[in-house]
Amino acid sequence: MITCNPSRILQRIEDFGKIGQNERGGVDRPSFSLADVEARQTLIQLLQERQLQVTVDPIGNIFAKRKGKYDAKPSILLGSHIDSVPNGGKYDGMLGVLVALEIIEMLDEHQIETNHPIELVSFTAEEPNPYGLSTLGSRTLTGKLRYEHLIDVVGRNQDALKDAVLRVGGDLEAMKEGYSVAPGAYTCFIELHIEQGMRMVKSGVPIAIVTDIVGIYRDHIKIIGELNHAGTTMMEDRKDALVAAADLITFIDQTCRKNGIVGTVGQMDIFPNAVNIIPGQTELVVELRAGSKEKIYQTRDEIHRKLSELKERRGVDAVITNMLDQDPVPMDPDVISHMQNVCEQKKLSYMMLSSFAGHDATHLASVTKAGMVFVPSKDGKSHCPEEYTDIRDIATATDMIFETVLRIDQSMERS
Ligand code: HGY
Ligand code: MN
Ligand code: MN
Repeated sequence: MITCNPSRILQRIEDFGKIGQNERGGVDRPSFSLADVEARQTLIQLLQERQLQVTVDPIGNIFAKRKGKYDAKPSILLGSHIDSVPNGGKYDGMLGVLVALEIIEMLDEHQIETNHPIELVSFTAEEPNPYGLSTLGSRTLTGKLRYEHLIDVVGRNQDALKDAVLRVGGDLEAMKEGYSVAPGAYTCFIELHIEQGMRMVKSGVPIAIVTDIVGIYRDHIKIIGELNHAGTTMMEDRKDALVAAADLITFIDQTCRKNGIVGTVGQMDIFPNAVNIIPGQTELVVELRAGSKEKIYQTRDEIHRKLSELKERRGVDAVITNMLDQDPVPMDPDVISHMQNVCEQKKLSYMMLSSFAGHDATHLASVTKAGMVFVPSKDGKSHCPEEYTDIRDIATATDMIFETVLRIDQSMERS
């Protein structure tokens, strides 16, 4: 039976983990940063050394194609993302790209000629970023984001997206006449990812086959109060934008718990953020996630009603701008059953899991058969320096995906 090379995978996890590493041991590698450029160059060099056909598309997605016997067949696409959250871990996204590379190396080392081309992809900006456009690369590839959505975007860091994309080898102007892949462009897409939660750890199961990816909804909310002196303004005369935001955030937490969904306010700006000035303005992003769109909309509507009540009671104004309204997406049943068959044939214990994390696979599912495999995250930790997955679990999943790819190569035509 063909198995992967765990020490090679581990070495690469460590090597890439050093690109953008901060003094706390976390990874700071946001898309378009110097660290991202370095990681991209390192990856491209590795891919070119394998004599793969390496290309960078207009939004900066990196592709590396291994020829198949019938090269006109649509590729079996494998990959994930290499950008990180601030002070992130070494595994989120990166692991999926390195395992895709490992699978290509396994095919090479065993001189296996597949029917379909096997293609690695590293998507641009999967994580939330200053441009407010997460899963930027996969949404652009699948036509959900087009030139007109992107060309004038400037980040919160005042960096124009078109300049940032040029820095990583893309070019928005090249997609002016349209850029996206059509359904059927790939045979399937498979993404290995860390679970980023406790369910696998609690079950003691090394592999999870993802059934679906939750819907994600994000609203940007600006609360406008009244700047004033913190000493001379009596409490009854205040229009405090931060206190109103605090009421809203507490309400969001309570309502998500009541409705059985997850909700977070992870980003907030206070203006002017001075100890002796009553906050005149706050800007926050509320994010809701659930397998049911109805639950998301029900919670959103309750939050919007609460905001209206707060405007009355606290004399503030508010502006709501929707940033993301992403449906829950099922993974492909054929890909899932291939994965299940491999696990059963190899007597691997596995579980079926819904993903509460967002992934590029959500968007690839709109143009091809998409599937995901999770490996456990130690203590369920992710998006932090403590993020860790045991290499034995990674090796088990890599071998399982390798077998799945061979099965799909033998049996599946374009999706
Ligand atoms: O936010 C997420 O779910 C993913 O980590 N980008
Ligand atoms: Mn992430
Ligand atoms: Mn990720």
